[in-house]
Amino acid sequence: MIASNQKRSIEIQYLENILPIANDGQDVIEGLSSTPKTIPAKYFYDAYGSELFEQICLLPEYYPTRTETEILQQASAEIAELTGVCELVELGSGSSTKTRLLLSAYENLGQPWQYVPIDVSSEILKESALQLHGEYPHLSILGLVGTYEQALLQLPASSLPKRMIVFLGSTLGNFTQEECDRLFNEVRDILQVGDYFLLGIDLQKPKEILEKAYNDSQGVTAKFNLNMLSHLNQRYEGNFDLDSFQHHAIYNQNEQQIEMYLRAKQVQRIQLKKLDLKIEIEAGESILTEISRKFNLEQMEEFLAQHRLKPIKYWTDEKQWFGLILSQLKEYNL
Ligand code: AVJ
Repeated sequence: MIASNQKRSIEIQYLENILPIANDGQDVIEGLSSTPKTIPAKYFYDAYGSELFEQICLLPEYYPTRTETEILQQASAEIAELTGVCELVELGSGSSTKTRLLLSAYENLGQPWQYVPIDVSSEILKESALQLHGEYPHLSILGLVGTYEQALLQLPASSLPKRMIVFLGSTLGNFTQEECDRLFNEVRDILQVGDYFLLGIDLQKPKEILEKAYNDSQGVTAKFNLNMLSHLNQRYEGNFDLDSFQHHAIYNQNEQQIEMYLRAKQVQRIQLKKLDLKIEIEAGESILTEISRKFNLEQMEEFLAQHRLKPIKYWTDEKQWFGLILSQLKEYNL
């Protein structure tokens, strides 16, 4: 029988208020001032952008979410069994839809446990935290609103003996090799020996399949890409005209990454008042808004191991389109 007198808390913390990003938008200034122009992918995710991303996940061409879900269906019970009760810290939780498979497996262990979802979009975080708290009787929730960097720096000590950092959906694909290296170092630094890291990655596959996934026939990905400009307009008092840009996504075979761009249809003078930024964009010039790297399982296991994250087990689908790797922080030996 479930003890109904257990105290289960639910709390949302705004990391931006604890540690103000003194230079909010600095990365936008830097990106738009460099050649070629770039805007960091995290600016996709205002409330509407998060909603559009949910729609992308349902598109017939966008295989990653469906494939990862399939893998999680197979693997979740085993993962929960391998790690035992844990504090689950999820980077970029979004609506936590697929994560539910994993969460249910931990709930089924029948002991009090904790989930720490982290997301930049407070609306979607709050909404899903409330729902999950209502559904899982053994669960306490601490939602953190902020970027991964902020969250990893400010993560409170775990309330449970073991912790697992969960990074699903191949969001890692947005990171350059250098940024991956930095992230893995941060992950390693907040884990204790014996703690876990669960990573979902999109794998290399034929170009045609990849390019279809990022150029869907309903144009949702195009909307998602363009919405970044309207987010910047709102956030920094900008004057981007969405009709003057065109979505464009290609697979760069050399770099093994999808590259998403917004191409200017004509010359434009852009002003972001709150950032005190004025730039000119030429006709035909493209702004790089996202890289989505496609990985190799064995190489990723090696890379994890280089960061003291010892691969325990991996799961993949029949076509080997997507991979899930469970690793564990091992003892440091000289
Ligand atoms: C959330 C970064 C994994 O790269 O596939 C989907 C974002 N961009 N369609 C991806 C995205 C265009 C997605 N990630």
